[in-house]
Amino acid sequence: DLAQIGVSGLAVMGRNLARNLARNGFSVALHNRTSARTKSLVAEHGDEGTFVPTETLEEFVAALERPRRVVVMVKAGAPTDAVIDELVPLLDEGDIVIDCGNAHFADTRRREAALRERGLHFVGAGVSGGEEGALLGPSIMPGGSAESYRTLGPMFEKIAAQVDGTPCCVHVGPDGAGHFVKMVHNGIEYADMQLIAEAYDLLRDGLGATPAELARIFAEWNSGDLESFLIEITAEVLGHTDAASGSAFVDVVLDQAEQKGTGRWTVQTALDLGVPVTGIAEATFARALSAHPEQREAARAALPGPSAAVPVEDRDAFVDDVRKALYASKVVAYAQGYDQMAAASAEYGWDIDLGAMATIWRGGCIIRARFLDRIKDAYATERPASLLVAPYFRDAVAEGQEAWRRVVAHAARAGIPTPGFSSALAYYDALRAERLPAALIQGMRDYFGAHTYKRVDREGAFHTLWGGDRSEVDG
Ligand code: NBP
Repeated sequence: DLAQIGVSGLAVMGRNLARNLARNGFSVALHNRTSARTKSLVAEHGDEGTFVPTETLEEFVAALERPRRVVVMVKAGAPTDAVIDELVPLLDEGDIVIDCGNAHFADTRRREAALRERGLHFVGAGVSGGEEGALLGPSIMPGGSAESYRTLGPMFEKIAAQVDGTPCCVHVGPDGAGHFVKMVHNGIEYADMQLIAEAYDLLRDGLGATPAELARIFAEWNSGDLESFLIEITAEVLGHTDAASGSAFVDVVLDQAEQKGTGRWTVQTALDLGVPVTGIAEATFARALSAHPEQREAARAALPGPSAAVPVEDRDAFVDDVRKALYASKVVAYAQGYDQMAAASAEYGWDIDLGAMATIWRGGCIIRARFLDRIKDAYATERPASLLVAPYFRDAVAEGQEAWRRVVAHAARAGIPTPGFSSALAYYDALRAERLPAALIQGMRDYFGAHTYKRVDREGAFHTLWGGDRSEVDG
């Protein structure tokens, strides 16, 4: 019997995705460059479903029913191209190649166009949830043609996480739309983590709370609006004690954050699209800053902090302020990420259903959270100009803004770095400002570069003769 789907690339992710497919009743052809992985999968989990192990790509392709569905789950970049190049000559018109790796959406657009030329479907599918998600139900964000989704969609929807009976998988849009949305998801994940880290820092440094106390505070926050996977694991990490030293685990971990690159891609792409994703950018830069120990050491020795300690008068009130500031800053980060998806959707003609993106992030993925239901609602009727002005979020942020200001002011006075909280508040205030100092920037640009400016009181472009009599001429 021919297999319904194939998975090539059986490291942690591919292996678990293949097992998930088999556990859900699909017969799965298996392939890996080195066949040891294929063999161990069958040896260890062969009883979970129907696996068809193969050694060569030719054998693998021949083992699949048509149109063939071939999942490629190898290292992103050159390895993905290598596998596709080997695979394509073996396929027939109408076959579907699905890249479930973390590809850059521009690569996905290129690959999709190339395979379309040859009569093949190429689906770039974002898969979130790590190892465990892949096995137990990830959030899946497939791009590619609507036609490919008709045959692939039901399988992916079955293996995806389910929330309230709804699968965390939907056809995102053509070509690179799926990988784009996955990229923004990861960017938002960076912002979310940075904001949580700042809340921790404020309570630890600003209040002197112990990791054990903090674990309890985060656990409590997880029963309210902030309820999310990341807050839940924050409580777990803070509550963990290092066995070797007996210290709080968080105190024995080197404070230099690493990154694999999706945050950076999100920011780079946002710059190209002209969308301010300050939350994601600050989070990405904060990781970069942490990873420069020499510079930090020199600065620690040379640069003074506040001359006196800034006491917190009411501890409980401060904790609650930090919670509100965290929530408001998080709303800003999501609002910005949604703006980025909207901008890309318009730029590339993807027609992304933004509300549906919140729906498929409710389960399976790292940013899964209670408040995604609210985002889904915000897009249910018409698209708000910003998530910040959708009624629920407008009210939530308005309710928290005084607390937010107190926290950012306290952080500045106490010398606690809060790039996420502070920039989110600055974004909020800039967006709501009656007048922005952009007018002065336009004036300077006209002065040194004759770049012209528009006026508030009449149409047209104008230039002032700065070096002459300063009269105004048409630009
Ligand atoms: P890796 O990213 O570590 O890749 C290992 C796989 O790629 C192995 O199957 C390996 O074959 C294969 N491979 C390589 Br490397 N070069 C190859 C080549 N030139 N030709 C053929 N195969 C090649 O695996 P992973 O951690 O399972 O991740 C797979 C994808 O999923 C990546 O794109 C990753 O970014 C993405 N992703 C990972 C996670 C996660 O939590 N790990 C989450 C979400 C997405 P070999 O066995 O013969 O060496």
